[in-house]
Order: sequence, then structure tokens, then C-alpha cells
Amino acid sequence: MMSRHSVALALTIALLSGPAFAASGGAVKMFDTDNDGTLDLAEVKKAATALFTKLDPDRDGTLDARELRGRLSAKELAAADPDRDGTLTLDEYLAVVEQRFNAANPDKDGTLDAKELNARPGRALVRLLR
Ligand SMILES: [Ca+2]
Ligand SMILES: [Ca+2]
Ligand SMILES: [Ca+2]
Ligand SMILES: [Ca+2]
Repeated sequence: MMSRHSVALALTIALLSGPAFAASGGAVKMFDTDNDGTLDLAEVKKAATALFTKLDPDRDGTLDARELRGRLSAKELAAADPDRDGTLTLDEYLAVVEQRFNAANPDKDGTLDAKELNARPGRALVRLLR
């Protein structure tokens, strides 16, 4: 039989594993391949490359605005597209990812922790990873 205390505990665990908790710890857990609790640029680029491949079903090696599905605004796409062909190659995509990684890493320690990923620049980066 469950005591009142263990019911409260179960509720707390249910709340902690809800969407709010997933939003804070989720991005680190999802992409932290070396399990050190932070994301470095290599992990972020690996995740971005995997997403790029997923978003490119016609496999022509580029993403157009439709394939990006709103991840970049028209203005952001133009800025990320120096050859102005209206699509992003993987290199162009990863350049934006690296810019956003640096913007999300104000302490310049080479890694992003959950707090940095939860700040506005961090969330902008995560949009390019999943
Ligand atoms: Ca890591
Ligand atoms: Ca494509
Ligand atoms: Ca281009
Ligand atoms: Ca950092």
C-alpha cells in the first residue's frame, strides 16, 4: 500500500519529468554523446548534420526555405546564404550553427551547459539541431 508520502513523491517525479523539465535538460541529454553534461561544438555540429540530412528528403545536398520549415526567417536565410542561390549547403548551415554556438557561449569555455542552452541564444541554436 502506498503511503501519503510516496504518493507525493510520485507526483513530484511526474511533474519533474514533464515538458518543462524536458525543455531544460533535454537538449543536453539528447546531443551529449560523451556524457559530460555539456555540449561542445563537435557534438552540436554532429546533431546539426543529422538534422540537415533529415530535412533534405530530396537529397540534393541543400536545404531550401520549405525544407528548413521555419527554422530560419527569410532574413536569417539570406544572411546565411552568401552565394545567394536561395538554399543552404551543409557548410552554410554549419556556419550558422557555429555562429549561434558562439553567441550562446558568452563564457567562451568551449561548451554549452543547460543554463546557456536555455537562454535565448541557446534556444535559437537548439532550433537548428532538432
Ligand atoms: Ca558533451
Ligand atoms: Ca533539398
Ligand atoms: Ca547557398
Ligand atoms: Ca559555456
